[in-house]
Amino acid sequence: MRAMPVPDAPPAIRRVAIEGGRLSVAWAGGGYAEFPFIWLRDNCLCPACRDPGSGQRLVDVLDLPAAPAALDAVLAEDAVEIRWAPDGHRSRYEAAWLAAHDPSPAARARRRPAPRLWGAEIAADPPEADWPEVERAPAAERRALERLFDYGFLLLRRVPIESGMVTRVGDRIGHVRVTNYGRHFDVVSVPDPSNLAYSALALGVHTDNPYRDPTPGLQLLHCLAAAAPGGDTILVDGFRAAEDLRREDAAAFDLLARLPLPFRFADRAADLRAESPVVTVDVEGRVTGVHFNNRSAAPLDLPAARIEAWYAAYRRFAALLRRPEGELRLRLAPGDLLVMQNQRALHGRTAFDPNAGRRHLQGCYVDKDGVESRLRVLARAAGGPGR
Ligand code: NM2
Ligand code: OGA
Ligand code: ZN
Ligand code: ZN
Repeated sequence: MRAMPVPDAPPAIRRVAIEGGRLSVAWAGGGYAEFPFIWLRDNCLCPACRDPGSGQRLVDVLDLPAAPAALDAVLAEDAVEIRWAPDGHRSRYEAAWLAAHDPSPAARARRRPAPRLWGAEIAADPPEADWPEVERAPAAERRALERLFDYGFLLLRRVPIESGMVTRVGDRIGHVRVTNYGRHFDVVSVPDPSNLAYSALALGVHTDNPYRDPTPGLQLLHCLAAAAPGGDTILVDGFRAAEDLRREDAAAFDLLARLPLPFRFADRAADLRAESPVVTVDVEGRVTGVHFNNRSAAPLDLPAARIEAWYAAYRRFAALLRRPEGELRLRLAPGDLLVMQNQRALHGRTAFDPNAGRRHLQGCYVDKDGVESRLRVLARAAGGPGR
């Protein structure tokens, strides 16, 4: 997700104390943090505990004292120095590092990425970037990737209208994932298609490949031709729809978040199956993703007693995804390349007439972790937070 917000001045420490097996820190700017000893000892950054070159941990958790105790903790400039019992080991923790890992609820809440939820109202100002500039200037690339993770999609303009550019872009911002559809795939209308994407039919908004595990994190679609009437793009913020569902019908949200829906894609060469809740949440209940693809939903595999309630919840969510105020409608022109966070920005298209003009998109999948990593590296190079 988005790089951590960086405070302007590194937080200073007013006072430290040892209290109840924890290091207690009073921040100069107000507020307290408590760091348990076992956590501090395990995260000692000294060259005996961490390989100075790689920064990787050298010490096994079982070789630490089960209940380390601090002999003393002193404030030394911008750092806290601790001497440990029983072995006399010494650790030093920078104030900025402690602040970046402050386990208090308020600090943890500040570190959470806050996605910018959107709907039709962003039509006049969607997140976009100029590809030649992104390619040339790291600051422009960083801004573009930040917007991608804030909104869950990004419209790249002026990408050369050439076959294979979609994977060039994919490999530039991350790593292209090869699938049964190839390194890239051509979205064109063909007779007797193996996937309705390769027809001229309208496609309701969906996330791609929920029948694959892991589901691709990002999808890229590059427009090479858009001469056919129709074929307009529809984008919907799945995170916003999920939050709307939680607010409007918490029980329905809960069913979709807890019960798995099987998905399947089969053609002559493949039989892919995976299951996932329609809405995935993390341990704190925050929405982490949406898996929604009507074409590829397989028969729900639940006890009969749960099926009706699940369908009621599913229909409720499907209706939220169709609300006009949630739909961003746009028309891709040749040279436009849409990057989507696949488990967040649902996409669809209107039907088109392949006999009245050519329509050709080229697509590929990219793992999300590599792009997030690239964004952090760009932020680090620009003086942002490191490891
Ligand atoms: N294509 C375009 O996930 C899906 O089945 C959507 C994917 C065939 C790679 C279409
Ligand atoms: C797809 C898809 C959208 C389009 O290929 O997965 O959703 O505009 N295509 O053709
Ligand atoms: Zn150490
Ligand atoms: Zn799709």
